[in-house]
Amino acid sequence: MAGQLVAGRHAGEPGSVPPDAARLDGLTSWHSDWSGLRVAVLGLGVTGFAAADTLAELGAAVLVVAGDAPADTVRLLDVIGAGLVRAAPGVVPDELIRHRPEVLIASPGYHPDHALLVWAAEAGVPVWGDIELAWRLRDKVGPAAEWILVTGTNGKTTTVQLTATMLAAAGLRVAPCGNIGVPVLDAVRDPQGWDVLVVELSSYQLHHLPRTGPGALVPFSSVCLNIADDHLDWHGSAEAYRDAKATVYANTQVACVYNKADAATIRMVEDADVQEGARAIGFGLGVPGPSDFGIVEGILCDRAFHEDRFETAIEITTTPELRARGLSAPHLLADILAASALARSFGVAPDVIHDALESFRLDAHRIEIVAESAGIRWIDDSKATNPHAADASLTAFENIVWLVGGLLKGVDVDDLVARHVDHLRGAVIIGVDRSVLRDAFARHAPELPVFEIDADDTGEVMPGAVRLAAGLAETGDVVLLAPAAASMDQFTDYAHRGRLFAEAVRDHLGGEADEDSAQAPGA
Ligand code: UMA
Repeated sequence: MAGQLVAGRHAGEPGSVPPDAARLDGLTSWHSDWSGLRVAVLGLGVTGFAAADTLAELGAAVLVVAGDAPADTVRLLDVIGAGLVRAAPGVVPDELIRHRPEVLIASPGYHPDHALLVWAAEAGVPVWGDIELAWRLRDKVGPAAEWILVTGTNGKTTTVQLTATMLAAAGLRVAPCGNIGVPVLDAVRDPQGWDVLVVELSSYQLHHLPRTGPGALVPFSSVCLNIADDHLDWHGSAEAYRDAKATVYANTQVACVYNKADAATIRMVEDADVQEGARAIGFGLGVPGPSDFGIVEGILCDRAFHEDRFETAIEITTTPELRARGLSAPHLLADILAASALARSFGVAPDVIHDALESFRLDAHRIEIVAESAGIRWIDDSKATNPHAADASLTAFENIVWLVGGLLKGVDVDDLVARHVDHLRGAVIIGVDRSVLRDAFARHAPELPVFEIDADDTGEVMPGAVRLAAGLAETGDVVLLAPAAASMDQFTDYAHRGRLFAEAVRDHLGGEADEDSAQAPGA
């Protein structure tokens, strides 16, 4: 395939045909005229296919540009009538230039410095993310649903699921979607229609969202749960990552929910340009002030959405009830408070929220007990893909043998190690970025038994780690897989990593395990 390297000038196209800005500005409805619009879609994963399918249905001329793509999806492109061109790294394919796109839809995984995005910027081609496209098309079915936005470094998916469960318990038609795994474009095209979408947004998706103009979201309510360093290799700096996250609050209509324990989220709300009348609602594990959600003597309560909030608070649920359901770890209490604030902002009654929590279960690989044997609990928190999540997990237990490591994504683990060495029985390091962890343990706990798994074969990593951990653990201990790192160096994703851990534990214990999979009580 012929193509151009990005460095240097291009051959004139497509800058010679400037995109029609007025036309793009007017594309704010499913019922706008999208026919013939020349669009390039970057990526052919979940997002890319949803975007291509949607735009083809609207009659646009769609060219998908992707490095790799699953064969099934490629075949489907033929069926929907979209073109495909493969792009080698660093190359702008001639087919893309000849297509003269008027707008480019970028899948979230594309790094901002990706050759094709650099090319688009130089050629003056506007770039939209899939979330902006979905917002512009949100009125396909009936009156458009309201959007509730959820972001943060950790707890996004759990909070989206909690919020959706609470809204559904109130009889609302609700779709959890976004980074959770369901493209928002699929939700807005669902023929059954929704009252409310609860949208999980990653920092990648937020990076591509405008705060003003025809493509800017106007959410009903929004939350940034917390901020800690993550994805720094993608965003370039902690500031850029925070800036992207702050976009979640832009134009909020009713409630900007923030974390009282995380000053960065408070600042985001203070700086946000919101709709007249939108309120700032705090959540935290302490006693709530007026306009807050918090905890008073084991009672989770709302001091924000009722008339008498200066005098009293309304009970939502209690920590003993949540403990009985394995939902009382501090970070889960915070997620529950945030979700309750979002649901209350939408008018869901406190007793409905209480009952919704009775039936709520966490997903797999989130502080999940894999087995219990000889007084040792084996816990899979493979979802802890960054130090902030691993910190929450480590904080929930006393004596721990820690399985840690993977792809560190440029973030610092030194503080995390320093904070927890005092209650570690030992550690087993896995993954490619082992030396950073090895050095941190040597600095902060030179006496601690620390082992490493140096295996290239994915199938050998967990059996080896489990054998070493079993040798370290004593009665009353927890063996905790909380890697503080991404999984893609050795596994398909965090779920694959967690599954292989659980299998290795069961193989190791044979018939000795007392308990099968469950959420960790008291965690
Ligand atoms: N591609 C390239 N070159 C690149 C990048 C991507 O060719 O440099 C192409 C390939 O064709 C590949 C496709 O793009 O097949 C993948 O696109 P993508 O990486 O944007 O992933 P999608 O399949 O579209 O899934 C995305 C989110 N993935 C990422 O942000 C990396 C999914 O979040 C999300 O569920 C889905 O959209 C629906 O909204 C996953 C994720 O890991 C779970 N998110 C990160 C996280 O939570 O930490 C942000």
